[in-house]
Amino acid sequence: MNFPKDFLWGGAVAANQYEGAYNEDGKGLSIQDVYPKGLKGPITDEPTPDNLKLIGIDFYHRYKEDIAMLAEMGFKVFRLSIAWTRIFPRGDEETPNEAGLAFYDKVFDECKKYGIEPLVTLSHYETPLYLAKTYDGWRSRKLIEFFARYARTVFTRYKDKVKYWLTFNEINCVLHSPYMAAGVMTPISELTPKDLYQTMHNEFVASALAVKLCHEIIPDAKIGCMVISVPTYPLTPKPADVIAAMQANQKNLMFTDVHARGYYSDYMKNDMKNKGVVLDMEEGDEEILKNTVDFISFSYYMSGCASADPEAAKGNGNMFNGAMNPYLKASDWGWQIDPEGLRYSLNTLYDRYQMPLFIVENGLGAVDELIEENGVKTVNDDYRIDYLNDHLVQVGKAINEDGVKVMGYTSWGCIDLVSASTAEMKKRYGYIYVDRNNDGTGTLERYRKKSFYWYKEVIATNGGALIERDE
Ligand code: BGP
Repeated sequence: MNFPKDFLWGGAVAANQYEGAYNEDGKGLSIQDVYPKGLKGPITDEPTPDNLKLIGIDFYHRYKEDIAMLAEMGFKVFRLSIAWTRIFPRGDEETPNEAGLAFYDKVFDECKKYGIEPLVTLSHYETPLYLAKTYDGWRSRKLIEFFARYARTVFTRYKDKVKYWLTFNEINCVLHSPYMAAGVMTPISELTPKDLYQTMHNEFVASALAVKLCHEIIPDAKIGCMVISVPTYPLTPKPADVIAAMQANQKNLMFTDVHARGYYSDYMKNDMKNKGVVLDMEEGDEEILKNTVDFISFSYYMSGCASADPEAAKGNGNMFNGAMNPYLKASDWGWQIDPEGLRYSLNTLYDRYQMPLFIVENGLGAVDELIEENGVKTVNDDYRIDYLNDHLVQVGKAINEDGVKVMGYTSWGCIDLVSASTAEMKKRYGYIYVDRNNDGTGTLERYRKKSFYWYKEVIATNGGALIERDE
């Protein structure tokens, strides 16, 4: 498998899932610090000891050791996020918290030491709690101003250190999980379509504003949007199912449309009109949206199936519902595994926008067993190697056979961390095992899994070690 010479191989993490140190050096609380069980809720009054994210995997204190291990695998890029609450603890301050800024200086310097490019997400599911409580999160336009201040601050501070940026993680989740993706405290059951679309619009404007600021402050940087990609197939060739799939795909594509084209597509405007939604647009919003991204990034874990029959479309995993695909196996968490869906996603997005793409999340959440071999602790995670290999083979095909431009690939959770949807440690993605358990016990020691050596080889051979396997 041939990959471009400058292909950015690496892995991805998010501050709230791995940093820990939730209240150190002036950090304020984020919505995740009171969200101990993930999407299953509840939202607690205060941080509670059962919230694994408060300690995470303690990257905050172990970043040197961790980055050294990533470098050992040959990482060219490391996707991480900045915790907004380390920089602006409440979110609305005039001046930033110097200790927070200094922490990321150290992290980026450490990456630089090994020639690893940081790819930084500005907002990865962690709106400051104060803004969530005071303004109901991104339902309020006030957040645009606060976010712009935060973005300007970090662009200015890190302009010589960070050349790749992303705005909002999985921005299309805002309509499904408004607390996680936008800090909206009001339960989704009480939100009107107008509330949800307005929240989305406010994030769109903030995202485009961040693009504009990034281009002004760091002219040689590249900034992208980030969406969750769930390519949806018709459950059957019945034309009504094909239309159902088309509509499901539009619900996702509308997010990349706005970022890559700079305006709302007609089908999107009609959808809102049909729902009786009239957005509060301020003067200048349309102009700001014209600040389009330099590339499109996305997470890819699964595909979906759509059916015109509502009964058939129940029960898939992750955040989007859809019918189960009878041809695919699923992970232990019910996420259906579909490597070819990644090639399909790459082609769909590249055809539509002719813009470079970056796969910034992909991976298998699985239960790992730590064993001892010749006196060394490790995990024989062949299932993870197979999953990653098969997905990367499809990326290679998209590049070599279909002509898609792909900038890089950062697999999710390159070092074990707390999961986002279920807030547990047991669902592991990493090449590096972290000794921490769902009940909070564990030494936090790190161990190299079998996949660690496999990925090292894949990177060293620039994809040459990937194998096309029979399915
Ligand atoms: C994406 C999120 C990540 C991440 C990943 C895996 O939706 O951007 O933050 O965690 O999914 O999900 P989970 O951790 O729930 O397995």
